[in-house]
Amino acid sequence: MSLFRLNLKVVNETQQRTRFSLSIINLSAVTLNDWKLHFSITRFLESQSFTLGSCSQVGSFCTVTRLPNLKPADTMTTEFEMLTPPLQLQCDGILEAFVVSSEDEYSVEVMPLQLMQPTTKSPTIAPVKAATVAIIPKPNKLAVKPGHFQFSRGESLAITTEMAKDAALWLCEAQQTLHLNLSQMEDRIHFKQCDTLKAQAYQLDISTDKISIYANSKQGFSHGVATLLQLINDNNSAPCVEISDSPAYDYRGMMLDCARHFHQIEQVKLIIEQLARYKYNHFHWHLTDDEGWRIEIKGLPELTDIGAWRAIDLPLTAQFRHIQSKYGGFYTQQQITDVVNYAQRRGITVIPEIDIPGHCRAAIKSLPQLLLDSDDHSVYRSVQHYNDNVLSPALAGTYQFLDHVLEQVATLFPAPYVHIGADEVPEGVWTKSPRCQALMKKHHYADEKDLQGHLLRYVENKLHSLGKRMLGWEEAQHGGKVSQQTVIYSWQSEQAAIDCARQGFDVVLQPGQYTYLDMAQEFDETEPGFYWANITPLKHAYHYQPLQDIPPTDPIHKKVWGIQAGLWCELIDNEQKLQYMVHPRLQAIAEVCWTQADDKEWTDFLSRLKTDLQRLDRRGMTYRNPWH
Ligand code: TNX
Repeated sequence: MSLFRLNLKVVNETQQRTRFSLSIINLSAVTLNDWKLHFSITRFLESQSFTLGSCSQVGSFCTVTRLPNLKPADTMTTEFEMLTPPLQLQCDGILEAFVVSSEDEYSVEVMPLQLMQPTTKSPTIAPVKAATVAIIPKPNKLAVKPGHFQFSRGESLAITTEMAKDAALWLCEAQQTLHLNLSQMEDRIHFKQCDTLKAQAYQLDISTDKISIYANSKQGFSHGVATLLQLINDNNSAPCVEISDSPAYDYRGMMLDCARHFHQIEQVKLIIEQLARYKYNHFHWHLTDDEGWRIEIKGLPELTDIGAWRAIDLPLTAQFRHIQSKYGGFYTQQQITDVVNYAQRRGITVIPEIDIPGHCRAAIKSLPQLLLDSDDHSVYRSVQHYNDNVLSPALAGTYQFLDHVLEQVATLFPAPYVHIGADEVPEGVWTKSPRCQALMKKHHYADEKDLQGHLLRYVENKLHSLGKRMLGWEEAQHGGKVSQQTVIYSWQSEQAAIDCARQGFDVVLQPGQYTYLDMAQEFDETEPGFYWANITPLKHAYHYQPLQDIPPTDPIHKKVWGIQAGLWCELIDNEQKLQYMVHPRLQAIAEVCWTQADDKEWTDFLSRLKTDLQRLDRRGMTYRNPWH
């Protein structure tokens, strides 16, 4: 039990501004002398508005000093303000807190934020009957026939093509109670190559005495097994069906942020497994950000010795959660190879993201000798409240660093792409750096966006020389210097993708309004998540219709590779929270990615989902139950 308790309460709010009262109660027997309050919050506080104490903030980490002594049983209260429209969720408040006095350090119990107008309504979803044949995403063509195929223990799978091997092994691994094994002989279950099928397509025929999976690629077989796994029921039998299936979009992805909080390798693999089960085919791995560098780079050990760890007394200060102790982690190159191979066996391509030039605080703090422009007096504040997180395009060290990192990334990840981020470079950056200004002058650049373009063009060429194509967030084409070989991932809106596609770029759609799994799932103050794009209930995510207002004959449809879901992890520091945000919206978006728009139907999806959630229960997984 904590000996100190913190209450945060909204005391006044307008459309632009919110005023809070923060109190801390001393339940201990000691008097706090010369003490500091540390806490984390994702919002930016107006430090000059504190009525008591003086507050400084680095990212989400706040420190309040110059506080009066606090005797046992006493309460201290300070007020402060924030520029924000009215807050809606408790997780907008303080996440964690602790106090440090001249004598000792104490944990603080943080009570839920008291909002002005809390919402508790949870629109109910009509009850549905669980479907017996429940495949997500819904297949193109499905005919259910009478009868069942009954698996026997130790049944063998006949694979007549190497292409099918990994998929067949997956089936064996996933159905362990059946002790399935591989064989080359004619058996009851077989995998056969079919030349006439499209790359990602598959066919699945189940009759009472035979199961056949046909495909023309590794991925196709993987999708066939994903469907079969959803058909095998508790009695180890599967209904007789004829399925002929292929995706609406070639690219179906999910991005996972492993920088804000660190996710163990097993958790990353489980996400990849889930992606395969819902027939996604890309895993976008966000490996670096302001709050952590998570990939081992040989020859630059500082990146993970320093950049992978946060604590109040380290170069990277505490952020978000676990603020009272040292927190972090990174993936060794061997672990990364292991993940890449695992994904490959599931038919999934892993795309690494090294976010530059913004979101680079962890790298800069780790390698100041290469990356810090000490004469840069520019004043800026990034979206996540940092004033020191952007690489300088005018330092030789920046290019050395990028060459070194990209060469290793290119070798580690066999995918023909590398994502370079490029999002959220703050306004004001590089303006007061003599080196940057000289570089701009030399090239006759009009503004700082040109400088960003200058750096990204270098990176694009470097990647090209390594045999890789560059991917970036929508800001990657700012400054107009990268080629149209760059693929743009739009996130702030779908419109950004449309505009880029019109300019000739290939695009992936990841609009925050529909596909961001870090957005809260319901209009209820206790729901975890952000809502800058909007609160995103399951139904809303399900009804995303890409490029809905653009006529089907418009050539820009051809520029759309596909759709991606994304999970940013500022608020997510454990497996349960992660799975709660992912499921069941990942299932809904899978259907947006795979199923033809005319074939989607909400109630039908729900009845399949109901069965699917029972499958998650059996596997001990967490999800948000839309019926509760
Ligand atoms: C925007 S999406 C970001 C991330 C944040 C996210 C939170 C994008 C390219 N940048 O840095 O984590 O919002 O929702």
